[in-house]
Order: sequence, then structure tokens, then C-alpha cells
Amino acid sequence: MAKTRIASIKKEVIIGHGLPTVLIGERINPAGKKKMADALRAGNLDIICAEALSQVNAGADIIDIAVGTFGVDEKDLLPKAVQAVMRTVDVPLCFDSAKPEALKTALKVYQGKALINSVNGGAKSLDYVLPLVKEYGAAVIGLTQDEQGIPADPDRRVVIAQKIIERAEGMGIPREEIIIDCLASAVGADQGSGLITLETIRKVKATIGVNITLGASNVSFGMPGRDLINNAFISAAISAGATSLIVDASKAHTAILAMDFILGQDQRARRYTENYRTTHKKKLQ
Ligand code: THG
Repeated sequence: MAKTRIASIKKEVIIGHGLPTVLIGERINPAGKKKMADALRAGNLDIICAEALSQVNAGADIIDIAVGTFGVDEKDLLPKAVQAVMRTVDVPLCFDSAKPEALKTALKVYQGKALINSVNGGAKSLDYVLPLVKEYGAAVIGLTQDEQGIPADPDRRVVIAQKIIERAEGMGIPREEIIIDCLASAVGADQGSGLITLETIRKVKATIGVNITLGASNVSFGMPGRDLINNAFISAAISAGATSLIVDASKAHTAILAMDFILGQDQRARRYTENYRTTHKKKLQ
């Protein structure tokens, strides 16, 4: 099954089935965060650097960077944010924007092998984003949606995943460079959506075998006690076949370590026990 390599100058992250689940820290994103949005509009990058540091200290393997909000020119600000975060933390970065011009300006300044977030199955997205993946030798998250939106049927999501991979391979981009996002959405708004996502994960793993990701926190939108719901979903998603997750490291890290341990994806329980030891500041007997 496919393995994906993402890297900074100093660190390499390998994503793959049967390996520890890769945690992509989601907190550098102004959605729902007024202070961060105001700071970004003012060109102040201190808040996002502080968030990047705390996500890495909380266990993030990769940092997702989104700066899109009202009044921000992403093409100008995303590369500045990428440079500031590169100076602050040494983990690899993921560029989160729907604007190909912003992805390009970020790729130009990045030192390492980036993860682009994202391309989808729509003709425009494929035409604009895949050439960037090829030109910069990046990896990319492929969303299982297209111009018509997000299919409710898992089989139709798998068809979109196949289409993205075929287009990429036709351009000489190996399927290892595509991580399929099976798309988690608010279960509070649609009772069946959690199961649809989990079924899509199982089918993508069985039929295509590429890496799989999700913005897992989406499942709990509008609900009280979001962390509990998110962590339950994280366990289910990992056991279904997700190999990386876009989540808040400070909330999700231990849930991921616990599930990896249970599934035998944590050699001699090293990651689980080392995290336990450092967070509890004492030796295990
Ligand atoms: N797939 C991919 N990329 C994505 C998503 C996805 N990027 C964006 C998003 N979804 C993942 N990132 C977030 C970031 C923040 C929140 C959820 C997902 C979030 N924010 C709180 C809120 O809106 O209520 C507010 C912030 C706070 O905690 O203070 O929950 O699905 N490929």
C-alpha cells in the first residue's frame, strides 16, 4: 500500500497504512477565531506562530496553515505565514487554501516537500492544482467532491477519488503523492453522515490502497462536548483506515496514540508510553 513522504529541512514524516497515524495540526486557521482573523488582517503573524509552537508541543507531526478570511489577500499572506511558521517550528507544513495562486506563492518560499490542501474532482481544480503538485514535487490532499458538491453515496466518493488519482498518474504524479480526504461533516446536521464517511474510508482503503485523511473535527460542529465526539470519531476513523487526521493536537493526540497502540501501529508501545511519561512527568515502572 502507498506510502507518502512529507518533509521540512529538518524532519521527514512518512504516512502509510499500518504506521502511526500522522497528526496534522489544524489550529492555524482563522475560521471561528476572531482574534486570529483580526491579527491576520493586520499582517500580524505572532498569534499563528504561537499556535504552531503549541500544536507541535502537543504532538502535531505536520502543521496545516490556513489564512483565508474576509479582508485577507491569501496570495500575499500565505507565503509570509509559511515563512514565519518555518522559522518557528521544524515540522513539515501543509498549505490550506482553495486559491491555486496562494498555493503557488507558498510553494515558492517553502523549503522541503510540502503537502497541498487541496485539490478536488472538479475540472478547474484538477487543471490548476495538479500542475503545481508536479512542478514543485509536492504531495496533495484530494477531496472526494466535485462541481456537483459532496456525494452522499460512498461509492460515488470513491469514483471521485479514482478520477483524481487517474488524472494525477496521467501527468506523471505517482499515486503515493495523493492523500484522499473522505470528508467528515457535521453529524448534528445529518445523522447519516458519520457512517457515510467511515464507509468511504473502508472502500478507498480496500479498492485503491492510498493514504486517507479527514478534517475530523467537522463531525462535532454545533454539538456540546465536541472533544468527546471528536475523539470517538477519531478512533473509528483510524480503525476504518485513516492514516492521517487534521485535528487539534492539544485535544486529539492521546486519542490517536491510544488507537494506534490498540491496532498494533505503535512498536513496543513506544509512542504511547513516551507521551505518557512526559505528560505525567514521572517514570513508569
Ligand atoms: N479537510 C481538509 N482540510 C480542512 C478541513 C477538511 N481544513 C479546514 C478544516 N476542514 C479543518 N480545520 C479546522 C479548523 C478549526 C476547526 C475545525 C476544523 C474548529 N474551529 C472552531 C470552530 O469553528 O468552532 C473554533 C476555533 C477554536 O477552537 O477556538 O473547530 O475537512 N482537507
